[in-house]
Amino acid sequence: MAEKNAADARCGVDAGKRRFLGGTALAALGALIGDAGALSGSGISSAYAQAAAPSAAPPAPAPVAPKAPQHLKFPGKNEGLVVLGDRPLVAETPESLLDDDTTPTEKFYIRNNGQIPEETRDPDGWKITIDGEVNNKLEITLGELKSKYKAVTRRMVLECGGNGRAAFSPPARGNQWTNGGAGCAEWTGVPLADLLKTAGLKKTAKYTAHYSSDLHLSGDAGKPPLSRGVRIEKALDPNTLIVWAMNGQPLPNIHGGPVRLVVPGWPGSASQKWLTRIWVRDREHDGPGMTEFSYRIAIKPMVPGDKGDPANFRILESMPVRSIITNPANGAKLAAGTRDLKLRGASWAGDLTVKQVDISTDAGMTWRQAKLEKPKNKYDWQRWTASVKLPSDGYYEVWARATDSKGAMQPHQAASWNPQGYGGNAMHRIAVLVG
Ligand SMILES: Nc1nc2c(c(=O)[nH]1)N[C@H]1C(S)=C(S)[C@@H](COP(=O)(O)O)O[C@H]1N2
Ligand SMILES: [Mo]
Repeated sequence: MAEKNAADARCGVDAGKRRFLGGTALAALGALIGDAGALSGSGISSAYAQAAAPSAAPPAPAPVAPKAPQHLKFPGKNEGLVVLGDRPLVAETPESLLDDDTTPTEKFYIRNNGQIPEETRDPDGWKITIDGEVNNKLEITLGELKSKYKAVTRRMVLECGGNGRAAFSPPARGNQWTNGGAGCAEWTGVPLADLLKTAGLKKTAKYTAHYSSDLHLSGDAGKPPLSRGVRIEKALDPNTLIVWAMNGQPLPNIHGGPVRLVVPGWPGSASQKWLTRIWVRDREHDGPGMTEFSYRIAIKPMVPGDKGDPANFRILESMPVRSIITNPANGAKLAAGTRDLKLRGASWAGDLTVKQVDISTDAGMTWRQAKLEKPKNKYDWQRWTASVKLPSDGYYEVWARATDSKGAMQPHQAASWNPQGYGGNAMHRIAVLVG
């Protein structure tokens, strides 16, 4: 027992027993006998608990009761998606639903900051304006964009800046994403650079500012729910696209159709949906989502839970390295006698690539290298497979960690705490029960 506690302390389990895997794993037994507190949304063993006690769970007392995951009901979307918020609508994809090489649109996560606009009846008539620090202000319809420019298709990861936030302790503000604020789809469109070339960038062009037609939750038309931008270098990257198709189909309204930006490798919030305007600015953009603690991380590490000083923050650009186990699912029950555990997953690393993925079934004492695929194109995720030996029947936790091309590896727990919880890339862990 003393040994166990020492291990827990090393992993910082004491700080947040209910939130952290070590705590919830042990608590799973408690959950079997009706401790609803163990069934946190990201709780690793909740699957067993729910399966084992379908009707025994007592009505937990409000307001501390953790809610059972609420599944998404939305036309064209998979009901396995988990709603993190309904106003605005935000839903994540459980890791086990990210098992396809290309994420089907029905399984792609949803993130809105404001109201979802009504679907346009005239997609090709949709207008986009490019103005500001350009020689020729450009007004172009989607129809013209499709006919005048050369389209490209690339499989690229889109990932919410807050992905992994649920692992922060103490909890950070915002949607409690586990690892499901990400997906990898085939995007078809035109490099933004080609349009910026037509418009002719002035020497003073430093930053973009993205605008769209979605309304603020308040309904105030003068108040964009979100308007972010990127350094002009990123806007000129040939992989930064204005897209109108997702997985070979017209971009669905919920994903920003008829036309959106895809700025791969950087927080998803830079990938403006329902794009109407790109204002090229001579300075860093300061729209909603650009300032104070939004999509920013601490320059000097701060004390977890502190208020934070905005002067100590910088804009989050490339997302950190991450790996997910997509099969088996957390909570899988495997046949007695299973000794070879086959695993599948995905990994990606913002602007970088992933050079290695490792798997442990003994809480990190020993690791085995996974077989890692190459990306199809830049910003594609890298699928991996692994086979690990299990010495006996019983309860196992499987950990996956990825290392990026510069040598940075995922930490055991979300590090570099910040008030809104960005950059949380703790290793993904699942529990499996053999026999
Ligand atoms: N116009 C507009 N674009 C937006 C948003 C938004 O609220 N409004 N949310 C952003 C955020 S935070 C993310 S993570 C992605 C999510 O894209 P998806 O809903 O297609 O998955 O869209 C981005 N683009
Ligand atoms: Mo996001």
